[in-house]
Amino acid sequence: MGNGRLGAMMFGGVDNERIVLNESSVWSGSRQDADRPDAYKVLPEIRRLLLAGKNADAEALVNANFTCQGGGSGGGQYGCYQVLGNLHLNFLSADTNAAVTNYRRELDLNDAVTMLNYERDGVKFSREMFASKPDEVMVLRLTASKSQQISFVAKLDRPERFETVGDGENGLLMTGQLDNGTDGKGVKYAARIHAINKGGSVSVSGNVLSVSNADEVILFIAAATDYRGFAGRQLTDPAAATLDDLNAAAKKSFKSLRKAHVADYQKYFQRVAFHLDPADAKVANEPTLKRIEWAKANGGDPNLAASYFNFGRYLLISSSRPGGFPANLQGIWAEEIHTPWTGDWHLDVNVEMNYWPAEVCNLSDLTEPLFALIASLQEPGAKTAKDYYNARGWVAHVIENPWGFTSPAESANWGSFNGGSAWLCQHLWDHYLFTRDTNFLAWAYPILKGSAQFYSDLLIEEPSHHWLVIAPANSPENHFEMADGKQAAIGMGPTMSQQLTRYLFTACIESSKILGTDENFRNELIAKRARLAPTQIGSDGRIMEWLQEYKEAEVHHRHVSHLWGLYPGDEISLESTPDFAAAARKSLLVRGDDGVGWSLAYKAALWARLDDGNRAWSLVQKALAPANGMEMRYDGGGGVYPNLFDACPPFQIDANFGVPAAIAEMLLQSQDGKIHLLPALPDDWKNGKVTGLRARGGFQVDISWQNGKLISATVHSDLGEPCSANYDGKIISLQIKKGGTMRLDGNLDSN
Ligand code: FUC
Repeated sequence: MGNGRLGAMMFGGVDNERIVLNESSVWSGSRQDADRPDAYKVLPEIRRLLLAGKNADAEALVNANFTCQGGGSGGGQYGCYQVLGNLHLNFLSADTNAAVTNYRRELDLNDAVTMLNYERDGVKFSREMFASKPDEVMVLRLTASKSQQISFVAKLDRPERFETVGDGENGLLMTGQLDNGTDGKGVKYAARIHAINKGGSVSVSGNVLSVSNADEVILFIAAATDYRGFAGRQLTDPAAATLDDLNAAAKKSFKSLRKAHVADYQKYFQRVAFHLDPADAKVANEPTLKRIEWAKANGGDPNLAASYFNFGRYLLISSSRPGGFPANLQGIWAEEIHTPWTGDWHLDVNVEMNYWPAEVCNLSDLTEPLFALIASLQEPGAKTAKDYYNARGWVAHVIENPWGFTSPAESANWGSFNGGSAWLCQHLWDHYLFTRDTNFLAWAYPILKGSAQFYSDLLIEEPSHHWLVIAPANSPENHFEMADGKQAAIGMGPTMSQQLTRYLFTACIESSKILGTDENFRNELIAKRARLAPTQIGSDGRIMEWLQEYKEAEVHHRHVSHLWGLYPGDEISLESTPDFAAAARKSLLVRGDDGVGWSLAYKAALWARLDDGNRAWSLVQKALAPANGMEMRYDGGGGVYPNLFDACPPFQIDANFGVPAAIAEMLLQSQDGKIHLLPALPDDWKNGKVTGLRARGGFQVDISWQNGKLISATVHSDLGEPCSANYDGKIISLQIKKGGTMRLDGNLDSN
């Protein structure tokens, strides 16, 4: 469960329930200046060495200088996203040996409520829980079919740095302060529960709350921190704020709290509906783990994929709300203090993937937290740009926390990737492409401009073709083999950096035209864009990952960065660049279909852009296979845990968003300004229906199909822009008036 800020996972133990609690700003660490102020002085030498083909020597200098000061993501001030705590409910039943029957735990995606039901000793027990945005609390109701059956003790704890005390007659208050990496006085948090009972009694002794013989209990859970930064509640007293939240909620009935929660949630969730017929109707109602296992054993279950798509929308609504933080590596569902990879925002694929489904799945407004994060990076990023590159504008590298960390990370071979800010900026421009919101564009333009200024200053001329290339640069986390057998990661003009820069320059050029501003800068970008090193096809017919045809050090590397221009970029397409599309296909074939969770999702989206629905579907199936374990692995792996959380491994939420985005690309594409209906429909997805998807230019599209053939499509235009619809090689122009809707049949005839 989640309301964007408060998150919870209910494990569903009958005698011992554990509910993991999260609050999105429970971050250790603090603001720091981790830049190396003199790094820029070695930049000319690094570039000289790169131009002379001495990558290993250049890399030694990058390693020595293009890292952050301090420990980076392993260091104290960088901090870590942490679990808020655990709510333990230990039930006291008359006979703990009595059999439990009719146990069912469910998450209803349609109303975002978790239910647990079971029977014991002739009594039906229920737990019902949700995280409410309108009331900023989580609510858990416990009921029983007979009176006086509910008895438990409740405790609140976390692995470290907490104190729990009784809170009046019916509550607990847990408070503490996280480490900030300097004097230990970091973010202060508070978590509070209040129990309201019907029948029986509630009492508090020390740090334990006891409920005895109640007919019904409602537990209210509130949490807050005093984080002050780019987002969140900016509170000074989290303990007071949680009390206010609980008091306000307790004045309302369970029914009205639930109603307000469901209405708030459905306003997002019901914008889209997606259904695929199950491979076998009997399986659709089985428990989720059984469905996952059945799908793996039986060549996939389209209906499970549709559930996964809807679960992804549910997760975004639950972990990213305007005014709050963007969804992190685990959304808001971490159970550790040392969350893997610090539970931060990684900028070399992960946080972007979290937001891939947002626009197309009609959750455009949920991108606001990402945009607030991006905006907040301008100031620290401008200093980083000066310190390392003596460049204008602003930059962010690979890792990002809520403390404005824009320096390279602690290891240069992965952490000096300087394309993070360009990739983030894609989301700003794409938001405009989908919505045509010029007010938003006016707000975003200075951010785009600052980013483009940075990359403009990072370009140098390479000697062979006199192209402009980003230098130094690397292709995310990958490396190559030099002629002398040595491995290196640092070079100039890797394909992804060039593609990102081209996309950003175009976004900035177009924005400045739309806004009628900045002609001089626009002309600078137009001139430089024309000279950027292009995407290249190698002698083996594949898209080259680097400027030169280096030998790959790891043929099956998990990142597929050089295909960025195919997805999420738009410079490679079957229609306009068929040779490059064929080369991208070959790259994918050689890279192979295995990978960590997000890698599978990325490849599914790439195959969708190549209109290969069956191959995309096979990648989606891999992403939906039972995960092997929790251990941290870089390659292989992938899949889902029994609760449908994505396994990188370990649990990482990016593929929970990346797979839905890939599925959306299979159903609808609009990156070239045309509406492509069912561009990559797998043979197995015989019958289905999707409503409410968004296409660039302010369009909303419903599609239904039977026996693999389009039956009808409905296109609604918010803005009256001209467009065209494509299906199965046929194309028709559409001129729908502003606010109008057009219905097309399977032959694209309007009716
Ligand atoms: C990038 C990936 C890893 C992992 C990490 C959080 O470094 O290469 O696989 O997803 O982010």
